[in-house]
Amino acid sequence: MPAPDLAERARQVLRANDAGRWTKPSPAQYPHQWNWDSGFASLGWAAFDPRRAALEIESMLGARWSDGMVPHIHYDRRYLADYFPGPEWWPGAQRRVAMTGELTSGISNPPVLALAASMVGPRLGGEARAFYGRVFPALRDWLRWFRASRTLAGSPLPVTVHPWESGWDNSPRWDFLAAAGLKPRRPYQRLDTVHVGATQRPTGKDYDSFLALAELLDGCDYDLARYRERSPFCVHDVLIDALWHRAARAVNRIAIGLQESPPFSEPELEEYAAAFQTLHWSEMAGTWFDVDLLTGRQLTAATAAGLASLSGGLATPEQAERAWSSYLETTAGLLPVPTAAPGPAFEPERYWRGPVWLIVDWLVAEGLEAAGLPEPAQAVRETVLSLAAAGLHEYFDPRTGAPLGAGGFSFSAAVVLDLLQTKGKPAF
Ligand code: 2M8
Repeated sequence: MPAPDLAERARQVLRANDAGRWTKPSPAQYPHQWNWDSGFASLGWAAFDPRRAALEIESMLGARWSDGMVPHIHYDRRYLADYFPGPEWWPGAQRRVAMTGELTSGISNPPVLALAASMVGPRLGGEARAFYGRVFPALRDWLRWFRASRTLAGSPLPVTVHPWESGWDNSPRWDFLAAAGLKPRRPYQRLDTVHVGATQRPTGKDYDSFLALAELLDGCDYDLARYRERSPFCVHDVLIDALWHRAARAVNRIAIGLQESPPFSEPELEEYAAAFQTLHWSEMAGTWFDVDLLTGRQLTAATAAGLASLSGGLATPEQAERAWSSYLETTAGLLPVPTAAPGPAFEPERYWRGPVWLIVDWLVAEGLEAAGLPEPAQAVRETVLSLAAAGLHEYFDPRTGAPLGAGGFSFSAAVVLDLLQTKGKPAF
């Protein structure tokens, strides 16, 4: 499909999903504002309406908690009946919002939003400084929150407490959770299989675990130490950890442009980077893995999370080369980059268990480029554009490229728009 036609289709998706101050991820399936979705959506808006992109970021930050946390869902009161689970599953969250009346979930998301802010700013021309001035304090406080409220003694890396927080809900990365056999106390009725077939969605067992963890977190009043004592799910998520580093560097650049002192010192970032490598890198496998805090062991499911973590800008060229070529080998014959590699856990049509997600490809391409591998980065970007031509869906079958999941998907449209235009320079 010619680039101008694809760009126009992508713009139409964002316009159709525009809820005013934020963008719904998809018209029916996800009617609220999601944190990392808004980060990606802002990159798409930035390509043709930079002020709207800025609003996307600011509206998400408007849902922050008083301790700085930026939640993964910012509920839209108009659509509460259309999505499950609603804010009633996170009652403690509603007491913690910085702005009375906002409704949120009780967990966070990969900090793409901070990185996006540094990419949107340059598109705003003379309005960039004012935009950065408005978003800087909330972005800084959110990244500090990861360090203040989500670390345990002995490591500077944040702890992830829920598969929804990772954004990779039912990925084989989190299959160990099933063994705990969690069930929520309250009965519930899912709505996610109304618009998308159940074979493409998480299982009933997955939902039992997701909801039981939400109850557990709320019951612990979102206190990490208390939650850790009771929960089977406490991990160092390789992608969140990597993106925190990239986000912190982006926020430091924003601070410098505003003539403020950078909130994250060089020694702090270096210590963080060293901890990331020590904890997540596997010399044997040649990639980065998540770590289960309960056992202290790496979770070695063969997924694209390690490759996506290249986007944190922490890899040496040799590591990036190894991680890329070994994943290519294990996923030979499939379109790049399947979210999980063939094996017992691989399900090419089910959500985060194999399909290609354009946002993951975008992150992988960013990371390959940052690590000095522009050719594979370009190949991944071309895959994004050719898959998108088949429909701007939520995800794609890695065997055939068939579009799957919800249609008219905002973050898929957004990364396409970003790739079709010349990149903005970071921060000022
Ligand atoms: C999916 O997650 C939500 C729960 O947060 C759901 O399944 O209802 C994930 O793909 C997540 O990464 C994404 O941010 C969200 C909205 O697109 O949907």
